[in-house]
Amino acid sequence: MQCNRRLRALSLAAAALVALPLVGCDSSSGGTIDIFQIARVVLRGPTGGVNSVEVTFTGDPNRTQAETISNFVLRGPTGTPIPLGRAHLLASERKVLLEPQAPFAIATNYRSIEIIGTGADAIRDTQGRLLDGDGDGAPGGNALLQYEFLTGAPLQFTDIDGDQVTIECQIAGHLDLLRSTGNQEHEFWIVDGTSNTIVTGGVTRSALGDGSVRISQIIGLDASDVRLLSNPAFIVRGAQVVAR
Ligand SMILES: [Ca+2]
Ligand SMILES: [Ca+2]
Repeated sequence: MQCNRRLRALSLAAAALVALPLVGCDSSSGGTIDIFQIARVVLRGPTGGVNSVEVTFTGDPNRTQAETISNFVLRGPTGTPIPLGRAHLLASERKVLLEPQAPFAIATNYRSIEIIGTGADAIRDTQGRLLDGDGDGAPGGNALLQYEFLTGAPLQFTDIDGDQVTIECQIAGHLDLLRSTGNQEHEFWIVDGTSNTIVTGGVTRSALGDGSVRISQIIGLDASDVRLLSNPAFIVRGAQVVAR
């Protein structure tokens, strides 16, 4: 019963789609400077049929450019673009919802998203500042986010700072993972899980690693028991699941 309560807590966290800290200010110069950047990108739908991509910004995007489809370029493993049907700004959430012309499979169709911050028609905020897509602290520059797709039972990988991670579904199902090659973000999907599925795993800290892996979302938790919380290698911090 205790485990069920833990599961419920984590499911609620996942349902809230795990708000990650935004990275929209730079205090390196001593003061706080607002910078208009990408906060996060997450996919919606099953790994075999993603039906939308959510791009969240650290500021308020101007609608005209934010709803210009050509400002968002999604590509597959060989560089083939994914045709988009619509870009819709949810202004109150600082989020653009990208809808492909047809649902796509991550494994075969998605490895990167480029968000345009260069040129007269590029993404701007409502103050007219260009997107700082390249993250150098100055307005302007495209953002290029690249990913690896992994699947397996168990799923084993080395994160960006060298920590060794093992995570798996026991009893039923397996995990798919979309992993950013540029940061610690990881999106997991439980595939073919049942109510008996148990998700468990661990992290071995490397010499230069921080011993943790940030999970930005796990899709499919509602049908699964999650022993991540009973494993001392994993803790829940706010709405995130963090493995230590
Ligand atoms: Ca820049
Ligand atoms: Ca790490």
